[in-house]
Amino acid sequence: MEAQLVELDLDDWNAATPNEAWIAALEAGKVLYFPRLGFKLLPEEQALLTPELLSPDVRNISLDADGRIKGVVGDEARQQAVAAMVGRFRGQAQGLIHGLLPHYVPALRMAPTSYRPAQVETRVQSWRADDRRLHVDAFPSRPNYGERILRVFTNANPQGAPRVWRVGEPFETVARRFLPRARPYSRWQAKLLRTLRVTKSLRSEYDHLMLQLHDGMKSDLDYQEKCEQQTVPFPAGSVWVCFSDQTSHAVMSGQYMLEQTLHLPAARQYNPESSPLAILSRLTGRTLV
Ligand code: AKG
Repeated sequence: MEAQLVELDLDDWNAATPNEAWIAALEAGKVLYFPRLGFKLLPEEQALLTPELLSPDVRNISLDADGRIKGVVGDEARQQAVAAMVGRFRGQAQGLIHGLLPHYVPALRMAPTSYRPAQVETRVQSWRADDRRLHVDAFPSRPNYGERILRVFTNANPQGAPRVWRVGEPFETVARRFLPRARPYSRWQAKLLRTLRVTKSLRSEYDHLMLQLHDGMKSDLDYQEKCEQQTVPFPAGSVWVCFSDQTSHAVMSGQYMLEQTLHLPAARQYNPESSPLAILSRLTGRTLV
């Protein structure tokens, strides 16, 4: 299998510069891996590495665009301390993306920043929500019409435990395998889902097909086991970046990860033809949004 990881030697969040080969690799669905680029905790932040911070009703802590922190139990001082730590990570992740991918900058839309202090191995979830199964990201309630999902991850584990991922085959290979099994798109069903407020806007054919790929992959245990894949232990103190709507990925173990999502219109990529929207449009021969 062709390597799905590209290693970069950067050790400063604000020193990234654009490089044609890395950008092409990222836009081809590979993971950019920065082994020397950790998120360094301040001494007072060490106490925030505990799953006890998590409200019982949530999976992740998140910091929204207005700086509000959600999902943290505890007093105001604790809320502010977590917001400051997650905000610091957000600033560093943005600096990295801006340096690496300057052409994206005017078109990027920031999503909330998330902090995941829970242990992956012990989570109990339905098969559809279970990120321990290989998948590409697609969200049932939030159609995105082909907008890209770019993510910066860091492993902040204080005991040095790696965050272990599996990275699967390239997007087009996944699509060629699962598209023939996909249920056909139904516009009236999409309208019904909208009316019932299951979706926040009308689900496009693109969004429908992405969900079909997501569910097709996760529900096929034989595929999960036998498809071409690489196990990648991301060490504590490392960073990795990928388009998670394109990279087939699963998380197998780990605890204490921070993640920043940035959205980008596919048309604003360096090479829009490499996007899932372009690939699915080409494979189906249809306009999907
Ligand atoms: C996802 O957010 O899509 C994941 O698969 C989670 C990755 C992780 O928790 O490391």
